[in-house]
Amino acid sequence: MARISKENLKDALKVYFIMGSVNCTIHPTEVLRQAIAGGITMFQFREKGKGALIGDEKYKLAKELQWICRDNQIPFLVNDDIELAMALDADGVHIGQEDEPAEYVRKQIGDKILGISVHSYEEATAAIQSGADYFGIGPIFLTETKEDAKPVQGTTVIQEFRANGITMPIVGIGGITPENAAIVISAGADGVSVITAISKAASIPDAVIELKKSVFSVKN
Ligand code: TZP
Repeated sequence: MARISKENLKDALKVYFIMGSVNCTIHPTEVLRQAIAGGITMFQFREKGKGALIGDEKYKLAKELQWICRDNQIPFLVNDDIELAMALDADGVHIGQEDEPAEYVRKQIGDKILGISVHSYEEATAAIQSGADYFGIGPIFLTETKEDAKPVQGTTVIQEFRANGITMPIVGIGGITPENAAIVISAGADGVSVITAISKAASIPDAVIELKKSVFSVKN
């Protein structure tokens, strides 16, 4: 399989839903089904935080979520856990700066999608060298979801990257809602990645529909 093209990936990143069991108030499979009904474009399984599943339970949930994605032609990525991604034959993985070195991960996963969280120009150039397919940049806004999140950085880093000619697909993350998603796209991101504003929405499909409207209201 060839590496995914930049253009296809930019489309897939538009409304990128990230979730694990700890982010849900109803069963994660139901949350994912409703998010897909609303129109998410990509999904990442991120089973992290207090009370997160491990071992067989984690594998079983990942498999269930992957099947729902497959049935609906939604790319399914795994956060951090390369072994799980390979065991499931996931579509890709997302890693942070504290995870396995990106070059090693690229070798392990072959042509699967590789997303890397970056916070500076130096990290971005290193990630490009290592074979990243897209960057996750954040936290853009205040978030309560990631306890060890870096300070809120707004959209400055995204704007700087674009001003310096970085053409890598970019997705913003952290505190993104239907109300502020357009700001992230206007700054130069291709899409938004969202946990709480979808997983804990009063109406999950409506939240996704509103996020999509906000993302597509900006023509870059
Ligand atoms: N990385 C930076 S902020 C964040 C991650 C995983 C959490 C985003 O969650 P939310 O609920 O969309 O703010």
